[in-house]
Parts: sequence; C-alpha cells; structure tokens
Amino acid sequence: MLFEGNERKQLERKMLEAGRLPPGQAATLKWPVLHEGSVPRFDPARWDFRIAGLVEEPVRLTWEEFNRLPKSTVTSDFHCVTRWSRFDNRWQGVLFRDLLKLVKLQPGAAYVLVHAEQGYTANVPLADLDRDNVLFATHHDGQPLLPEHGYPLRLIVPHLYAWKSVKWVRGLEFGDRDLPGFWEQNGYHMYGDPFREQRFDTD
Ligand SMILES: Nc1nc2c(c(=O)[nH]1)N[C@H]1C(S)=C(S)[C@@H](COP(=O)(O)O)O[C@H]1N2
Ligand SMILES: [Mo]
Repeated sequence: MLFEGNERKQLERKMLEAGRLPPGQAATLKWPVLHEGSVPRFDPARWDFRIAGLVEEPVRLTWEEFNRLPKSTVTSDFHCVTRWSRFDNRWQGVLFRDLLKLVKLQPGAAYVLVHAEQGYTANVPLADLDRDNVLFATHHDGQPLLPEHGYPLRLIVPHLYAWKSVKWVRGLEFGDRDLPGFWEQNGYHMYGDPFREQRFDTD
C-alpha cells in the first residue's frame, strides 16, 4: 500500500536523523518472525529456568516462581541482522538485574551463554546483560508474546543484533570465557553491535 510505504519511509528518516537507524538497516512497521527450527510447545508444569555455571548455588525456578519476580516495562529498538529494525517496542517482564540478584557469582564470571528450547544458544558478555534495559519479556506492546515470538519468555538485549534476543529462553550459564552460541558457531559475529555492523565473524 502506498500509504504504508510512506509511513515506513517517514519513520526510517526520523530514526536516521535521531541516530537510531543502524547502518544497512531498514525500518519495518510489521514484526517479522525469524528463527531456526520449530515453535516449541509450552508446558507450564514442566517449564523451568536454570541459572548455572560460575555461581555459588545453581538456581532452578518453576514458571510459577519465575512469575513472582518483580515486573518491569522497557521500551527499546530491535535490529535483526537480516537488515530490518523495529522501533519503540514496549516489553514487559523481568529485568536481568532482578534475576541476577538470585545468585552470587563466582570470581571470573564475565560471560553468559543463554540457553533456549531445542538447544539454541547465544553468547553475551555479562556486562551487556547487566544493563537497565535488558529483560526477560513475557509481553510486547501490552499483549502476551505470541508463540512464534518466544512465548512464554524471551530475552531482550536491545543494543545487540536480535539473534542475541533469545526466544523460548530456559536458562543462563555463567562462565569465564566467551564461548560461541548457535549463530556465532555459524559465521556470525561474537559480539554483534548493529551500529558497528558486526554481522559476520569477518566484520
Ligand atoms: N530460541 C531462538 N531464539 C531466537 C532465534 C532462534 O532461532 N531461536 N532467532 C533470533 C533471531 S535471528 C531474531 S532476528 C529474533 C527474531 O525475533 P522475532 O521472530 O520475534 O522477530 O529472534 C532471535 N531469537
Ligand atoms: Mo535475526
């Protein structure tokens, strides 16, 4: 539709001027779905969230326990390495910092391997999760996440390419080394800063 195209272009120009459009990205008003594998089915009785690795005491939370954690709302932009960016997403869920309060880290813990259903992983330095706008989202723009967007829970790391925003997240593993996750083992950048166009391991 012509009108939609104009609206999209206008938003893109506005975001470019505001310094919010990373190089090589185009704005989208839609919300594409992108992932490896199939959409996992959610069983609240079996679901758990584990925190392991370099922590004094590993943690296991049931879905009920996870939902008793304090809730926060954060608005942020979302940049996929396949060159679309979705702006001003309102995410509701549990801040990474509130989850981090549940464990005492062992010395040397500086990297996190984020684990999801079906063995999907993504590596993120601890310092990049320990920010006030990183959260585990249950809701987007006021609605519960749709299964294909990560229901019941997904990580949101706004300042890195969206492959680090792990859908169907099930746990965190703290370590002293930056071990590559799924896409990082498949040619993508270890860090993935969209503003520096860190798309591939050759960038
Ligand atoms: N578990 C899991 N999380 C994932 C992925 C995946 O394949 N599996 N793909 C990532 C990629 S590449 C992107 S762009 C975003 C897409 O999120 P969306 O489908 O909600 O737009 O999810 C990320 N999280
Ligand atoms: Mo992506």
